[in-house]
Amino acid sequence: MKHLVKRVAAVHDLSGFGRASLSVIVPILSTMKVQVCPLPTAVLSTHTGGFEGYNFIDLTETMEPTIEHWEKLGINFDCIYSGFLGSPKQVNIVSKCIDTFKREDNIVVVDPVMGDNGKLYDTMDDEMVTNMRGLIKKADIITPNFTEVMYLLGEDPGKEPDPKNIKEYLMRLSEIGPNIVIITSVPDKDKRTSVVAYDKKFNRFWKVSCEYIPAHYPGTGDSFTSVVIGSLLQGDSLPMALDRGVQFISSCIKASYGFDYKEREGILLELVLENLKMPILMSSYELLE
Ligand code: PXL
Repeated sequence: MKHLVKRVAAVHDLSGFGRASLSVIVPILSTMKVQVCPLPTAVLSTHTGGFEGYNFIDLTETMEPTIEHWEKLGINFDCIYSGFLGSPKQVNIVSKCIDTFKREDNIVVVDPVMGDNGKLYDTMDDEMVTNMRGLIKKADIITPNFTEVMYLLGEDPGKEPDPKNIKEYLMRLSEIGPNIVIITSVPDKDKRTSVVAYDKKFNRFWKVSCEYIPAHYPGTGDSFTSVVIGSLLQGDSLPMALDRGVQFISSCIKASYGFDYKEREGILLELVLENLKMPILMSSYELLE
């Protein structure tokens, strides 16, 4: 499979306001010279993280005909990337999408978007958690945050993250299926925060840490995973892709935190997007001890 530019099927919602999901995935991957083909799961007026009374249109019924049309056209993808799903039933549809488009030479990335800060998002429930546990079996790479890790492993999601258990969590998740497990927003020493990863095939644990800023912007997980995917599709190694993701999100947070506006509006991506065109001058990844 050789495309003029790399191509990603992006199975996510479109939230009109708040800089999450497709609203950040499309500009980030396009800037990284990757074509995004959205397979929308839902259309919302805003994301669900901090807005009351949002409008939510579930697109479950429209997804299979899109997959079938793409298949009929003989379209193929370098990556299948799923995120926020609009209903537990959609997990089966994503699974069908993977069965249809998975090849030897492409990657399946599942971001099991379900919750954050110890809680499920408004629209998520136990059925979604159970189904998501099944879906990650088919992924090459998963990118949960700490709360999602706890839900996926059936651990107490309200538990304070303990960095000492992190290698165990990484290995337990990879035993379910994915070769690469990336966990975001893991607290680190000296008031830092980090992204940690396990590459089962090479039996390597990686860590990239950055300064912790006490702010929480919805949608940063979508931005992070998009940069990692863009970087891997450009041929970077896993630790380099993690590094680019962390550096980009750190710059976005720094560009945003200095301004007085509501965190629910998301990171000021537009101010930092061009950074994605610059090479990484100093990488800071390390092997996780
Ligand atoms: O960024 C994850 C996300 C995606 N889509 C919707 C969300 C969220 C997180 O809150 O609400 C609709």
